[in-house]
Amino acid sequence: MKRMVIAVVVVFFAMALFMAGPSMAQPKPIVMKLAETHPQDYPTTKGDYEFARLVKERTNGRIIIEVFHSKQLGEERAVIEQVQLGAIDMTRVSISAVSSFVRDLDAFQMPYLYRDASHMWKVLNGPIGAEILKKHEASNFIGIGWFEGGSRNFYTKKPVKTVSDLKGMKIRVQQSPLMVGMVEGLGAVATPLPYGEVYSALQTGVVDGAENNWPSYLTTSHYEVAKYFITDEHTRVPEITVGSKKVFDKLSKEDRAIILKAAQDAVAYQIKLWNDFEKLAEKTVREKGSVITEVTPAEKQKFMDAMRPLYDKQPAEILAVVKKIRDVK
Ligand code: GTR
Repeated sequence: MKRMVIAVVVVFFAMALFMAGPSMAQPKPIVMKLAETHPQDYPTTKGDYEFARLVKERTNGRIIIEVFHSKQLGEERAVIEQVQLGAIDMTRVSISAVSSFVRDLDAFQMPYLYRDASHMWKVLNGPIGAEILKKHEASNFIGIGWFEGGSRNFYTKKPVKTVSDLKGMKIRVQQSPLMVGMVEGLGAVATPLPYGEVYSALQTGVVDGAENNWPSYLTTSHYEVAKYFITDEHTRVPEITVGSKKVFDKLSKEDRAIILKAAQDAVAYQIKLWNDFEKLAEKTVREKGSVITEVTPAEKQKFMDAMRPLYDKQPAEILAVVKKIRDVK
């Protein structure tokens, strides 16, 4: 009798295991969506894929990050709102786009702030960078990590050779109060627009110009409709990956640590791709007929002087971080 009971129990469990299928033997992976505005072969998107690959490898496939490139999940601002609510798990965006949600980010995107890219990376990889990533939690985000975004320059439909040529021009800016202030400070009319609307805004004359890095100027085809590019390098705006705090709070401490470390480990790869593509993008737009004005040091100084009053308008806590950034040698 006892034997029979055991046999029945064994058969019962075997059947239960069989009916539950592979899910019982192997738990279902956690699938996370990452929104990206750039096309699939853009260096930053490739950085996202590398990040996803490392997470998958280091969790033995338990965590899968699916990259939705080319704005499939929407424009940056809308996506960031969704991330904050927990409807999208994470996104890679420009810090300008997050700065209306995490105002302290303004300290990291001031014009002519960093001496060069290596100064910026020293800041981002050091305690100042770590602190601002942590601060994202107060706005229901997880600051995951940085990517390279190069330096930004103005480009216009009509020639611009000096900073005063920008006066009165309608210039598209990212949806960031600081960027609105920066362009207004030059006597231009700031027009905040989503990234995907800039091409037609330039084409139809809704705006006279915009500003961005070489890779974006090329891949958006803005060079077709605004062929005058001036190398004023007014800002260096890092790219950032932010996650939803609501979603990350459900992960184990170990998994969160794996994700953050993977994001860090994908940086060198993204920077390498970025540097190569930045050169290629510049070469390509020149070949396609863009007219490039190289600013002289004296003209660059004029751009700097014109943008200096923006610093005076910043609150003390932003200026305190700016000072710390400048002090990093
Ligand atoms: C690009 C950046 C995008 C987006 C865009 C813009 O340089 O990589 O994430 O913010 O600029 O100007 O909207």
